[in-house]
Amino acid sequence: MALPVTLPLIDITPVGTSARPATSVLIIYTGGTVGMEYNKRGELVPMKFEQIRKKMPELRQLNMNLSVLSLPEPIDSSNVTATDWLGLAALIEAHYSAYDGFVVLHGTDTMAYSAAALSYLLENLGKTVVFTGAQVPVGRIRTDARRNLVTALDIAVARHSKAGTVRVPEVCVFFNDLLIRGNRAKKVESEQYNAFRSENYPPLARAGIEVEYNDKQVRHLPSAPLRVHQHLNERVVILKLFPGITEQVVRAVLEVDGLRGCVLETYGSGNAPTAPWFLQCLRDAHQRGVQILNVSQCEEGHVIQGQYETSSQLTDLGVIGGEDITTEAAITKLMFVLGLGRSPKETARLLAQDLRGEITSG
Ligand code: ASN
Repeated sequence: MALPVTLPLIDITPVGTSARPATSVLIIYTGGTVGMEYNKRGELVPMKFEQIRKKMPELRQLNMNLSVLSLPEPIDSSNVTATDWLGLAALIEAHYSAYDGFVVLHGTDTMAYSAAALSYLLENLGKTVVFTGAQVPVGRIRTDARRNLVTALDIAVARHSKAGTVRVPEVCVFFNDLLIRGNRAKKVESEQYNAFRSENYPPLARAGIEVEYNDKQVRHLPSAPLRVHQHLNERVVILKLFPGITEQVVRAVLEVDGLRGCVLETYGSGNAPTAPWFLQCLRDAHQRGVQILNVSQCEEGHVIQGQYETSSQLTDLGVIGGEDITTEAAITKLMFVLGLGRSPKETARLLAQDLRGEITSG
């Protein structure tokens, strides 16, 4: 998708309200199953936003002003790119002051990557950006699109009752009944409705009859103004270890021309082979300036370099412990931090640091 900041706005005017509603949300429709239909070959393909608008007349019954920015060509999220994330961040920046909150309708396959990327790009976010979508298209009788979208809209404008301040100033994912921090989300289901989980951080809210917020887990409102970053470095790779991996494979990956960063998916609490050839590959890569971030293949738990002999040497080789970060948040963090263009030392320091709540540090 190409994301021009000047996409035409579609307004959804509320019915039956004489006074102008007090709140407003910008929906950015990128595609995904939520708006898909079957083509002649029986494959699901993304449709225009009009499809969702027609199938969800209730959007006009909400007591809020809704505007929609729809990509000219909505996509299956398997096609999303880092350029699209920069485009999404720029769109939010361009419309930031005009809306109380933002909902990004997105395919579920890469939603966790996109939400994590946006969490880094939107520094000092003081409004709510909710990613949501569906497992079943909006036109199907058992669709989850309605519930997900309507609740996401509610969350996007949620305020603390007394102070009136923004309740969730974060990039987050709402799906099924959970509101999860965007850079903690992981797609765990392709067949059930509860597609996302956050293993290492509690949900920010749970939606039952009411939305119950877990205010203590939500990030504080920033005191500085929004700062939108404009660079991501795509010269990165994910290298997943497995018993039997060969030197040839590890070398081929780490010696990719121009590579700047690698998420190394290790075992357990961050353990890796101690074979001399393996350690030499890491040493060589580090000396060529490749930043290596150690992330566990376990969904729950923490990287602790030095707990076992099999992870002790990694620290000496300059490998950075990724704590309890997800692979999705780690690869996008690498892209973001490398995109800042800092010195190797400063880059390593930022990679080890908690930037947007993506790791539990300390
Ligand atoms: N393939 C779809 C997508 O990510 C899956 C979905 O949205 N449920 O765009």
